[in-house]
Amino acid sequence: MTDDDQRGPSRTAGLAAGLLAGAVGLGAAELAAAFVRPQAAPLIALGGAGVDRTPEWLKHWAIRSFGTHDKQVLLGSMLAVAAVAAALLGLLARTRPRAAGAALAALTAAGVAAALTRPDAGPVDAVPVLLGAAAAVAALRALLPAAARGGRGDRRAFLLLGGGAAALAAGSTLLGRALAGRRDVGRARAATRLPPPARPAAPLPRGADLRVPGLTPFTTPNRDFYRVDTALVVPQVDPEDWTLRVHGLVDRPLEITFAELLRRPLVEADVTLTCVSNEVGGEYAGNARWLGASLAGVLREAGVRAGADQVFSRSADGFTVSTPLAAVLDGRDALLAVAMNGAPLPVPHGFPARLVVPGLYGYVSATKWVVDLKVSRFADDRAYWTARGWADHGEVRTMARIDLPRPFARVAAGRVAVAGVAWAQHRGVEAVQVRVDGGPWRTAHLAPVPNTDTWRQWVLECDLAPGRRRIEARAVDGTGAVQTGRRADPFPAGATGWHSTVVTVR
Ligand SMILES: Nc1nc2c(c(=O)[nH]1)N[C@H]1C(S)=C(S)[C@@H](COP(=O)(O)O)O[C@H]1N2
Ligand SMILES: [Mo]
Repeated sequence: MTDDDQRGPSRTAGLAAGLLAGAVGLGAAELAAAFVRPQAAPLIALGGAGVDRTPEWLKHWAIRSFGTHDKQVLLGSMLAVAAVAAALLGLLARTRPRAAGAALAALTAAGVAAALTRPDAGPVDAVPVLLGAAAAVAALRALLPAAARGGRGDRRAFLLLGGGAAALAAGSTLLGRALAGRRDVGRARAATRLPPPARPAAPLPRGADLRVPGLTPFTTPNRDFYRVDTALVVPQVDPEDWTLRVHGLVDRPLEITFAELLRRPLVEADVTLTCVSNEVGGEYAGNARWLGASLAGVLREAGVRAGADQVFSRSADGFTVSTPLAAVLDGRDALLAVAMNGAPLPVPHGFPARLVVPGLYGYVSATKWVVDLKVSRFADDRAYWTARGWADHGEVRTMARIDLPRPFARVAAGRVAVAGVAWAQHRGVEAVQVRVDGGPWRTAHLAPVPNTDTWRQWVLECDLAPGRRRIEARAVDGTGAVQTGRRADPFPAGATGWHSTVVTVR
């Protein structure tokens, strides 16, 4: 400890005291958030506020680079930043306590502001951040003087105190997590009894799954279904407390409980969901058999008034979606879904209820944890993503994806199975065409499908000569329109262009 300046604590001690005090503060806040709500924990509140303010290009880059792990990456980076900030505060507090106090006050103010401006926040949402800041100050006040005294005995005292602080931080964090875990609705989900559908889906046509090894299965198992949402903590909505409010431009506003929803005639439908952020060839698409009440039926019961052009839906965590009313009412299987592939909705996929509207990207159709439907006008209510410049009418673009052979695969010369899935929800896929090295387009074999709302498997045996080969695919939708080859980014209306794969043939 060469940098000891006689009276004050060493730099190392300052850094350590800052880190420990930060951990104590975050632990205390975590514990308090267990009683308030998880969204009020400092890093979750700041992270959520940050996500909402992140520019489109950065969000895209994050989704592209980290995929479904974007949330873990965000929280991990925030924890790292918090650790550095806490250590620096400790260092500053050692020589300039007033400056350190001012910096902590600024951080606290930012945390409180974030917590109070999260969707559905109340005044108590400020409590975890404030308690956390107070705990951090108390910890720093205890640790720094012990670190300042120097000498062997006092070093032991500092280590003891530090160990105590670390234990306190870990203990309160774990206790907070455990208490928050009591909100988990996993049990309520397991106890949910699904009624049989009033209108079951026909069994899948034979051969809907071509069973080509390595090809994306026709039905995506729930555990493999892509997940895209803005929720840093998965909303836990107890079906006992759940109600759906239907209001706005309607003659008879409704409030529906979960039990009432289950008593409605339920429809079963195979529908492929796609995210507008999906790049050409990307993985953000999945197909499931959904069970739910007719959304049009609910709206008709409420009595839609003239002049309305959208259904503005809201989730339990304040996310909003605007769905073109015409699409909901035109007879397609627009659902208030309660189940996915025979099981109650998995909690990350919207338990107890979500919207599913075939043909539209998820950001304008697939509200998870839905609690509120307002019949309104695009001119009056702007939703989360459309307010950020994404297209109002997010019709899914026609897309063929090559799953086999894998990119940069090495394959033996001769006949090679080229296979994938293609989608053009609600228009249907009429054909998939494949070409090699810019040669003539050849028509692939299509698997049968139950309806026009799902993706469709396709396969074509191609004769590949040795060398580097570039395989391209495109789809033709049910209206006869050929998928455009023009490359476009996902923003603002979905990516376009032909998917291609390069392989080495030996
Ligand atoms: N509450 C809520 N619902 C949401 C979202 C969200 O961020 N919050 N994201 C939407 C988007 S952009 C998509 S693509 C789908 C994804 O549904 P999944 O996660 O079940 O695949 O959910 C939609 N519903
Ligand atoms: Mo999405």
